Amino acid sequence: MKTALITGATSGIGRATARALAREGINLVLCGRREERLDELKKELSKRVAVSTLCFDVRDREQVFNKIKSLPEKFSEINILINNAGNAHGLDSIQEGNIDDWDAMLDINVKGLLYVSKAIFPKMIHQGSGHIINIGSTAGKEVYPNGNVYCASKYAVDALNQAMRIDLNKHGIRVGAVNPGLTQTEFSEVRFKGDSEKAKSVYDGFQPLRPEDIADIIRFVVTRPYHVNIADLVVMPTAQANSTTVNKN
Ligand code: NDP
Ligand code: 8X3
Repeated sequence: MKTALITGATSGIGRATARALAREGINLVLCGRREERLDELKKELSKRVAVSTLCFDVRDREQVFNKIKSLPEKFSEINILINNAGNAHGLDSIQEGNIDDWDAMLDINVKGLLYVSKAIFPKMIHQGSGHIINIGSTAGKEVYPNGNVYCASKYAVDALNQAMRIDLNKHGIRVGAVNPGLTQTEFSEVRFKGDSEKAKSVYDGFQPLRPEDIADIIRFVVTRPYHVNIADLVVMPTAQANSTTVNKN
């Protein structure tokens, strides 16, 4: 039986992915900072599979390594890593950008992804197999107005996805990215710092993706036979043509 470690499992795409993988009988290591939500999800999914939780901030390098090291024996083998934790912070022009927002996005979306991956690589290399799914974004394929540093962080994920695939190739480890477009989660709440009205208005007038839509695609990616590696997928709602073209009523 396989085990998947999912970062950002307390909300949105990560939480929906945990549920989708549990339905496939995949054991889970759920990660995030909100412990109560981790506990709730563990309670829900333990009816189907074995679940362990790790509460840490991906920005804290020491915590990342210590928490992953602390996993019980039963969860020591990680077959699937879903690098999902991340957010946008702010939507300002580059000249008006808030430096704390820049730090948050680069520290979480890029460096956090690297820390977690670095803690998992030795396990997968030792096993001679593994599957890493990096959650990028359409923002990592095309820069949009005021997207600047968030886009840069997701372009970095795109580069790291390619880099991991090359460098881990000789170890038999599969690496691929799923790049969602507009998906209704807590993403915009975080981007607009709790302004629910503004967050909701992002998705007004069209049908955005639901986190379950992306989770279903991740489920498909990780259940392909070992010789099949889905390297890079871009998934948008039908109403979205690119980062700036959305057909709203
Ligand atoms: P949510 O805000 O709903 O979920 C974000 C998750 O990331 C939460 O579980 C949160 O957990 C976790 N997280 C955030 N910061 C940290 C941190 N410092 N340490 C540990 N965990 C953290 O957003 P989404 O589900 O939409 O986002 C998931 C991924 O999908 C992100 O990488 C995002 O960039 C990407 N994405 C989202 C799109 C969208 O339109 N929604 C489109 C394209 C990509 P907690 O707060 O408990 O730590
Ligand atoms: C999230 C999608 O378009 O809000 O990565 O940047 S977008």
